[in-house]
Amino acid sequence: MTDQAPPLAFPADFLWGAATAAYQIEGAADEDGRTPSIWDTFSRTPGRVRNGDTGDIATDHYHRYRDDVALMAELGLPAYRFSLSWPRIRPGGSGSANKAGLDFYDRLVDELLAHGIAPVATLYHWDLPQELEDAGGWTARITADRFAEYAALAAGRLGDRIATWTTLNEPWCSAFLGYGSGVHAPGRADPAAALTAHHHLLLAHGLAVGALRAELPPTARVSLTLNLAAVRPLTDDPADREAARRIDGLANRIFLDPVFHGRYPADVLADTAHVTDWSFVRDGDLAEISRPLDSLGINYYTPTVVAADDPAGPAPRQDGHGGGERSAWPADHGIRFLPAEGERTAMGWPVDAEGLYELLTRLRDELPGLPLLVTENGAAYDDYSDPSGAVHDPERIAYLHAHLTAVHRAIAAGVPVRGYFLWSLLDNFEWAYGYGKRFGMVHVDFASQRRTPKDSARWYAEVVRSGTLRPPV
Ligand code: IFM
Repeated sequence: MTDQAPPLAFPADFLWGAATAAYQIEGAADEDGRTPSIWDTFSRTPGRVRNGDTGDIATDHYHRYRDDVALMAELGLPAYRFSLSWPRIRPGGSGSANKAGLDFYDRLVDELLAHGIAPVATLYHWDLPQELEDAGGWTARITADRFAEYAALAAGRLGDRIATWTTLNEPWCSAFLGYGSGVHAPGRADPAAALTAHHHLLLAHGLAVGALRAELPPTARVSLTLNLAAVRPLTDDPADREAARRIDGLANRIFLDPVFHGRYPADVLADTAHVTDWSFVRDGDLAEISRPLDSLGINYYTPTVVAADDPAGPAPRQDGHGGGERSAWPADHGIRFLPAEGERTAMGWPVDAEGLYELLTRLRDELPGLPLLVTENGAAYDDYSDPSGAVHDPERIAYLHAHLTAVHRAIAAGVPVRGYFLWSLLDNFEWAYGYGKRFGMVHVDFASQRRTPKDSARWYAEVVRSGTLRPPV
């Protein structure tokens, strides 16, 4: 007899996969007609990214995609979530499509399908063409129209083979880290700009849903991926609960209400009234933004714990997203962000799988029947290749086991979770942290570009193969 937990079986049709994003892995920044995105400009600006790292080469996936697909096949992955590069497909962000750029994704998709791997495409994972930023970026309404045009071009070429499309990945980061704290490209720090960008990102999403539906076969699925926050007040004190309400508004309801109910939350409008009058919202925008979706993608890493400011307490932490002089949140005066208790990853993010369960069950209650996908979940650790060439990462296996257990519990509690994508397939360019943070289940030696599956990759391959989660040995 052992006291080990019994194996947990996932539904037979559960979609297992791994995820990446174009700028984080492709490299080939100046090849075949691609023009710079805001991340090229930002990372080439001294002081913006640790160690001066850029995505110029990244994991060289643009040239090595065949080997990478073969590796995915060897690991038995049924699905692969990746993003399309806007400046590769439509250099400069407007005008005609770049045939060479589309050809790359054409070859990638065919290679995936030839190996029996379902492609799951995201249109925007943060690489806005620089020319559009020069014309105002996401603070300019026209950017939303340009995005919908790009969506139509991509779907027109690839829509016969990609069944699942996502418009935006984590628009919270694009708006609030890009235009609020400025720790992400384009590096602007202006709360009013962050809220304007937020609205135009949602408008871009809605317009793109319309453009995709017009191009894609009726069987295609269209989605949005949000990094919603599992927000917890530090204590039950009414002041801490009030802090949690405000951050829940700015992290969660500022997305869920417009996208699923066609309105902005009244309390968020009131909380941000000193920042903007929201006059950038025009008649008809919310109808566009709330076009029906086939599923919602959730990216989860760690919970968000908040408290009312205590002038005598420790210095306020801003948001766990790389610091910065300014807050990412347009209205967080008087709020402290605290780390949850317990073990941390190499990002300093507490390991807390309960937050994923909280988030999934909340969505079950608030959006009954809407299929959910965990489109990102994973952890960075200081992995290294030992003298035998192996990469042992027991902490990542423990993290994944805990979070998959939470997903299983959520399914058992009636949450329609249809799939899980591990972040990430490969170690890659971790934005403002450069190559110093390794999220991959496959180790990448950036000097030689050698790929080595970590122990977690073999462990995950067995979970996927068996559809069953067993306690790590
Ligand atoms: O690497 C990022 C990804 O691009 C978006 N979601 C969070 C990941 C880890 O920070």
